[in-house]
Amino acid sequence: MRTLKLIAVVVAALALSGAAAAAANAPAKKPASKPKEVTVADFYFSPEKVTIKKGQSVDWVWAESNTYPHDVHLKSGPKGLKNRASYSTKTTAVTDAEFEKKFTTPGTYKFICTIHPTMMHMTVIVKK
Ligand SMILES: [Cu+2]
Repeated sequence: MRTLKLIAVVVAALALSGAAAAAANAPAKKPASKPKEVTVADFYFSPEKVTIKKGQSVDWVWAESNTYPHDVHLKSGPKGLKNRASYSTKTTAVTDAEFEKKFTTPGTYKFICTIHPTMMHMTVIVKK
């Protein structure tokens, strides 16, 4: 009886490892489009307009040459957009910073740097 139980456990373990191996061999998912990179610099975003597909990300990268602090702040977005705060950085940074955000709601998004709002503004358009 004891031996039988042990065999059952070994068989179950083999079945599990087989399932894991099968999962590892599954074809890789089609990679999502690469994030669109936007430079955050003294005193501009570059480019000032990006168009992405739903599900794609924008990656804001602070320029090494910056000497002033900047942030990324959502000024306006599509109606009914949820979790608005997640579209803005929580702090400012001068350099060595990056902010990546995935967009899943189609529409037009306007961003500013809250410290330099008249100079630093940009638009993200998310297509369906
Ligand atoms: Cu700024």
